[in-house]
Amino acid sequence: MSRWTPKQIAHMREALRLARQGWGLVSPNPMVGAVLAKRGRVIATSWHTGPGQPHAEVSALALAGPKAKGAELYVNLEPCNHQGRTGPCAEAIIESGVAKVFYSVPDPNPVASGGAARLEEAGIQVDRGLLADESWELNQFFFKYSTTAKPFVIVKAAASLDGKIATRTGDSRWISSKAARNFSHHIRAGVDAVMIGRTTAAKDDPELSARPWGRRKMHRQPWRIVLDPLLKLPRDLKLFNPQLGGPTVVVCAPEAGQKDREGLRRLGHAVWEVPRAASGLLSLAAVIDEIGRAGLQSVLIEPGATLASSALLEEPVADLIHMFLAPKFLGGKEAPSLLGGPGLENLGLAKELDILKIGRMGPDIHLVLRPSGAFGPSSVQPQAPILGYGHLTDDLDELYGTDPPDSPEAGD
Ligand code: AOF
Ligand code: ZN
Repeated sequence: MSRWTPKQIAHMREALRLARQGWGLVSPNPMVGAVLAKRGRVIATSWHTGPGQPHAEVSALALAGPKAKGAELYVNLEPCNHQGRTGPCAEAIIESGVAKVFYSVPDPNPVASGGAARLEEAGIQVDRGLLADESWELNQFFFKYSTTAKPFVIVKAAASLDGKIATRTGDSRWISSKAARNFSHHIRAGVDAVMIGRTTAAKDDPELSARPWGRRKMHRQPWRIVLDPLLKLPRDLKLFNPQLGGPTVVVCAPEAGQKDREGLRRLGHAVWEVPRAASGLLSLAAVIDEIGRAGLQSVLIEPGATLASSALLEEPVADLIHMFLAPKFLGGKEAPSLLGGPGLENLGLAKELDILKIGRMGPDIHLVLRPSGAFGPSSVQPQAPILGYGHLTDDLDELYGTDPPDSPEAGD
């Protein structure tokens, strides 16, 4: 038996639904929604729309005005207690005369936390833990970064049923369906950075921008990160187009030439040096550390065969894997498979992955996988289950509208 009533659960569910509208808008802040209710009826709702904008609770209180007195507030994160870009929510709640606050999970940000204690001190009833599991999962990026200073790492990959990423002649566009590719743009829209390796950059010449379909306009683009040990990628690639806005980060090895580094910097790009791992490839763990140092809370890796092999086998860094399997066979001993690299010597070395979700994306099979030991809700709260990333897939039509079947699609 839940200790919450169906009505209370419904109010928090609505707060979470509202919070999800902040996907791609709020970083480095968390996604937060707020519902004010009185005698079981909703009197005002709001959500946090981005850094510098009012917090969800404060804007819901402003909408309710004097009606907030005696109301219940439902919010998926502990109200803050600090003067940041905006004022402390706890004080606004106290002033409004709200009688009771339900929040899902504590704020792990040491600067902002302490709101619940402040509310109780002022005589407001506080109830913790309503839909906590969903709320942990919703703000994974924020929670991982706040507690480890490292970004949440997502790997996205697509292959045929026999694990091929191209035919024997190299034909690879497209193996996965438009729906699966749309989903990638949705993930790109919500992460702080997108990363690829040098072969993918040279071969596909991608722009790496987030271009979700429909009504949502991107007001910022994820950082583009490309691994190029010796800085030999041609400078006329789309990635280096200064018109794209925001920097492209090129990650290189210690022996990369100074002239090449300076040339890239002159073009406005950033160059990061990292050591090589035992495999001889750039150390992914070091790249992930650098991404954290740059203040980025999440990164999507869209790997070719080499990067997939390092990120999933040799130097595992993924917290979550989105895998699309197109229901077709391509065959061919020489046709490239998902993972290049040397591969494992024996089965005992293979790491198990938890299957969080088996779904469909258009005609494709969509698997959501979690390597054991990766970051998850249980990393911050023991016993928290992992729910399967419903929030990343369930609301796409609500966020973007339905995708017209023949909408034009630009490159990659
Ligand atoms: C809340 N409600 O809606 C959000 C909260 O720079 P600021 O002032 O926007 O503060 C950002 C911090 O506030 C962020 O790191 C997180 O700890 C908290 N976010 N808190 O009570 C909200 N977005
Ligand atoms: Zn706040």
